[in-house]
Order: sequence, then C-alpha cells, then structure tokens
Amino acid sequence: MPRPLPNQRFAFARAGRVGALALTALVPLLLCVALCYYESARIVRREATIASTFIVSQVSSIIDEAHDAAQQFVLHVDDACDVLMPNLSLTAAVVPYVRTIDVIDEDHVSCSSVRLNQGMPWGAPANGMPQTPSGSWMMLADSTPMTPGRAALLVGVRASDGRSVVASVDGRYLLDLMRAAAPVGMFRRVELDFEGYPPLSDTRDGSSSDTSPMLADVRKTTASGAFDLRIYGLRAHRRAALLGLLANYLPWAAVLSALLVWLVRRLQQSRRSRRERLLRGIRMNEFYVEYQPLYGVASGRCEGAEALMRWKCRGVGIVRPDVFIAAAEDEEVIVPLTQHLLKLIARDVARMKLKPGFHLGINFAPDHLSSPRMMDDIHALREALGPDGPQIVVEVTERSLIRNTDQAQRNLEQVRKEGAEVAIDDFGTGYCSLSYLERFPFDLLKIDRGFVLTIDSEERRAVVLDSIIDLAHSLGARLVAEGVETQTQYDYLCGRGVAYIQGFIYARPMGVDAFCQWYEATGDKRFAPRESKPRA
Ligand code: G
Ligand code: G
Ligand code: MN
Repeated sequence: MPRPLPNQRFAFARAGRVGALALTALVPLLLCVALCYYESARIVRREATIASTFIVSQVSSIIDEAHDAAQQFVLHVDDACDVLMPNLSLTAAVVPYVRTIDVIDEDHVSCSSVRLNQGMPWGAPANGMPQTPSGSWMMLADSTPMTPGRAALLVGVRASDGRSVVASVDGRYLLDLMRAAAPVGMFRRVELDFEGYPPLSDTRDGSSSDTSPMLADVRKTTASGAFDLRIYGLRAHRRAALLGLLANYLPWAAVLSALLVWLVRRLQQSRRSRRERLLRGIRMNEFYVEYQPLYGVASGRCEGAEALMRWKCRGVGIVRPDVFIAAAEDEEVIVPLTQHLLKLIARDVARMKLKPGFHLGINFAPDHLSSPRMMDDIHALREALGPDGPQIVVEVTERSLIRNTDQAQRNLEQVRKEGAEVAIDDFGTGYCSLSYLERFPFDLLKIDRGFVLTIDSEERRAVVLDSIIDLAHSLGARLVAEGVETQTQYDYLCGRGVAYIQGFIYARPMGVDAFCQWYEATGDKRFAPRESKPRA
C-alpha cells in the first residue's frame, strides 16, 4: 500500500485529534445517560415491589379474617335462623372489611346477617365452587344479591349437607387499598386476579396503549385459595424518574467531560507545540551545521566530512541532535528539516574551498529515503553546489533499510546512477538481518563506534569487528570507522584495511568557520596520531 503524502497524513492526524476530543467529550455523557436509564428502571421496579408486597399482605389478611369469620358458623348451620342471625349480624359488624355473613343452602340464602336477605336466591350452588382440600373457597363476583351492582369478594367454608357459610368483602375496600398503596401517578394499572374470574383491576390511564411493562407479578396462596397481584408501569412516571436522575447527574458528567477534554487538548497541544517549535526553529534560522572531518588512510589527508545538524533553540539552548531528530521524525517534520539542512550545507560549502573529490556525508532519515521527493532534493543540492562541488555521500541507517520500501531502493539506485555514493551508517547496531546488504546498493559501510570501542590495548582480537571488516571487504565496500579516539584503535583499524577514520583522534565536529580554518591549515597535512585531546 502506498504511504499517504505528508499533507494527507497531516489531514488524517487532524481528523484523528478532533475525533479523540469528540470521543472524550461523549464518553462520560453517554455513560451517564446509560446509567440513569438503567437506574430509573430499577427505581420504578423497586416502587412496584414495595407496593405489591404491601397490597398482597393486606389482601391476604383480609381473606383470612373473612375466612375465620365464616369458619365460626360452620358447626351452627343447623341452628334455627332466628337464633343464628343475631350472631351472624354481630360478627359481620365486628369483623373488619366483612359486609355480610350468609348461610347458603344449595342455591338460596337460608340465613343472613342482613334481615332483608333471608330466603333470597343465591345464584349458583355454593357447593359447586372450586374448593381447597379443607373445603374453603373464594370467588370474585361483580355483583351479589347482597350488594347488587358492586364487586365483592366472597370467602366461603363448606358445612354439612351441601351448605356453606360465606363472608362477603366489599370490592371497594380492595380497590381503595390498591389505590392507596400504588398511587395513581406511579402505575398505569393494578390488577388483583382470583383464578377463574375476571380480575379486579384499577386502571388509571385509559388513554395510553396497553403496552405498559409489567413491573410486578406476585402470587399468594391463602387457606381459601390463591390470587395474583400484577402491577403495570406508567411510561410517564418512568420518564419523570429518568429526567430527575439526569437533572442530578448530567451536570457532573458534563463537568467530568469538560475536564477530560481539557486534559486531552493540553496533551495534544504539547505534542503540537513540539512540532511548531521545530518549524519555528527552521523559520528563525536556529539550526546550523557542524562538519566532522574524515581521514583517508591511504592518502594520509582529509578526504571528506560528515555534516551534522545542530539546534540552538531560543529560550532552551542547545538541544541534543538525537533528541530533536527523533522528535522531528515523530512529528513528521524531518523532511522539511533535512531540506533546510541541505540549503545550509550549500551555503556553507560555497565558503570552503574544498579539493576535488572531497566526500561530503549527509544523513537522510527513513521517511525521506522512502519519499519520491528525495531525488528532487538531491538534484537541487547538486545544482546549488555547482559542477565542481564535493562528492555527495548519502548516509542512511540500517533502520531505514529494514523498514524499507521499493521507493527507498529506487532512490538509492538513482543516487548511485547519478554519481553520488551511499553509506550505511551506524552499521551493526540495527537488526541482525544482513539480507538487505544484497538488496540495497551501497559504497561505504560506517562501523558504529560501539564496535570500535571493543578494541583494547592488549591487542586481543575484536571478533565481531573483524568479521564486519571481512564482510565489508568481501562485499567490495569501503569502510569508515566512527568514533575512533585512541591510537590503539587507530592502529588496529588501519592495520585491517579500513579506508577512512572519523573520530576525535583526528578531528571533532566544527562549525563552518572553524572547519574552514582547520581545513586550510591541516586538511592536507599527513596525520600523526596522538591520543585525542579533551575538547578545548
Ligand atoms: O554528532 P552527533 O552527536 O550530533 O550525532 C547524533 C546523531 O544524530 C547521529 O546518529 C547522527 O547520525 C544524527 N544526525 C546528525 N545530523 C543529522 C541529520 O542532518 N539528519 C539525520 N537524519 N540525522 C542526523
Ligand atoms: O551520523 P553518525 O551516527 O555517524 O554521527 C556521528 C556521531 O558520533 C556524532 O554524534 C559525532 O559527534 C559522534 N562522534 C564522532 N566522533 C566521535 C568520537 O571520536 N567519540 C565519540 N564519543 N563520539 C564521536
Ligand atoms: Mn552519519
């Protein structure tokens, strides 16, 4: 896949930054809404559970009282009604919730707590009711002979000879209880269901559709049978609970979200400002070049130099090159920075009076090497240097070859075709894959200072260094030894056919003025190695 161009990459990066900010802002808000939504459902369900628990326990104790009241008369159904009735009346008056107590014989009232009811037809035969094993039963009637036009709960107990004692509870009590425990604004419908009968239901909002969720469904078994209580939710109440929670918590989530956005933004800015500092450094001309001479072992004189970039950042001071070059690579400004460096080099070289064939090493970063613009930049440099300019040596690290692209290979081939040279820098410090040595064309290998340091004064063989030297010879490449500081190292390397020595033992990197002076005075002189002196 082709790598996107830098301005395209910049647009991606910008979109990425905006996206990250949007995400940072949204996550706490969405999380808060989701939690409030979940919490409002929980609250509504809890309300329904509390209401249903209360209603069920009250209804079941009403049933038990009615059952106990009826039970008292089971053994007295044979008594004459004149004798029985005052007792029935008294009990019906005293027991809470119970309206009447009647003795039913087959299908008529044989004796009632209410004088008017004596002998009334009772509808269905009471002994046909579905009964519990103990002979108790209950039924919900929407109207009774005793309380016409009004729902009633009848709780009966079987007595001898097909007779029953029935206590009736006014449905109003039950409805009032449901209404009190489950207030109108909270639930849409409360339903008390006695098996086999249409439920006693308290619907509060006829307008809303019947899709309200069931919040509670409790079944209770009593001595007289079982019943169910169901509570259906009211959407408006759920919405109100949600809005209440949001009003409480959303402002905090918004504060958190603002705080996070601020933090992320600061992080982005500090990264951005690193990029801007580099670009400003270019504009303000804060970069300059130092040149470190290379000693040619065969000719015995200076045969080249490596251009090394330096940065004196305003307000910060000298920034180490490994630091700002890594930053420039991260921030994708290494290409403009190197283009700037090439201009500085062209300006400096014009003052240098270099001998023909002088090698000028210039470091190119991986991004630049795999960019199609590299050749244009090199052409521009050569044009600026003129026909008698120095021999350009493109220094690339192993790192940039490993990561490499076809474009890098094409660039290197083109560089050599046009008469410049290619050096592999910091050789031996990269990955241990040597396959790229065959694939990529190069002229020079620069042995990293780390290997030069393995030479010790006892003249023992530096094994890895030796094999690198052998490898370079067999590939037909010339060798540059970097970081040579001692005479021992110098002698060892010269003795093994290293072509160039770069290091403090010969010369340190110098600014353009110092280099011009040095080159005029020393460049042509045969070099007599002494241990490197500390920097003046
Ligand atoms: O000499 P000095 O300590 O500055 O070198 C530090 C590192 O910075 C070396 O690895 C060198 O290759 C790298 N470096 C110096 N100048 C440049 C440059 O212009 N471009 C790139 N890509 N690297 C450079
Ligand atoms: O691009 P390259 O990694 O080749 O850069 C060479 C680096 O090595 C520069 O940072 C330069 O200052 C440094 N250097 C050059 N000669 C010596 C030396 O003799 N000793 C030490 N310690 N560093 C050196
Ligand atoms: Mn280098």
